[in-house]
Amino acid sequence: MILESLLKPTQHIVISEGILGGTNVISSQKTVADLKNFFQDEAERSKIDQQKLLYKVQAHLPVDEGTPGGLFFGTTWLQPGTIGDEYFMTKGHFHKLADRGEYYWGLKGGGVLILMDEKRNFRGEYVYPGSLHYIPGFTAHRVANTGNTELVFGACWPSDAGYNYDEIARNGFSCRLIKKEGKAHLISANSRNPAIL
Ligand code: S6P
Ligand code: ZN
Repeated sequence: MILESLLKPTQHIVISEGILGGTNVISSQKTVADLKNFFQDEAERSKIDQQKLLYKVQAHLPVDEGTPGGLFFGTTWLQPGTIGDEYFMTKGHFHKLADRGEYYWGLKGGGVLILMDEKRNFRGEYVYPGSLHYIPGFTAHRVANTGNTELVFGACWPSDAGYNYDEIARNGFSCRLIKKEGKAHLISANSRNPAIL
């Protein structure tokens, strides 16, 4: 039968929501406890319910982590809120193979993609439904939710990129996204002077 080679895809996606289904899809989540020492106001973070969900991630991993030449594809659901005056955010990371790039795109809600190169120069890009972000290699990336609703974004990255969370755990980002008079400001981590955005 000539139609035998026409197969149903192994994966599917609820395109507007980013929800993934099919084989080799993994899920993980991060709570307030998992981001100990990531926010400027650690005292405030420690007072919040430690089991409170900050974000969850789904990812389709069609090959083993570390395999050269493959791609991974994921969605992140980041809750709205602040700790002190700092917006809820992902941990952020460089890649273990530092030159590996990544795409992010906005699906729902609003926020900011915070980028920092290896010289600790930082910049931010607004994230909104339809925004598309190319994250070059050697660039740490983190997303903060500046809205009142869940922020949903997609990602696609090389299967050998891996994660380097240590650098951020040790030295943090050189900037923070804070809420001041109801608006988002990306400021140098060492100053309280609003910079760009
Ligand atoms: C993976 C990609 C995303 C993040 C996710 C959570 O390279 O960048 O799937 O893993 O947004 O962020 P983080 O910094 O906690 O891994
Ligand atoms: Zn990444």
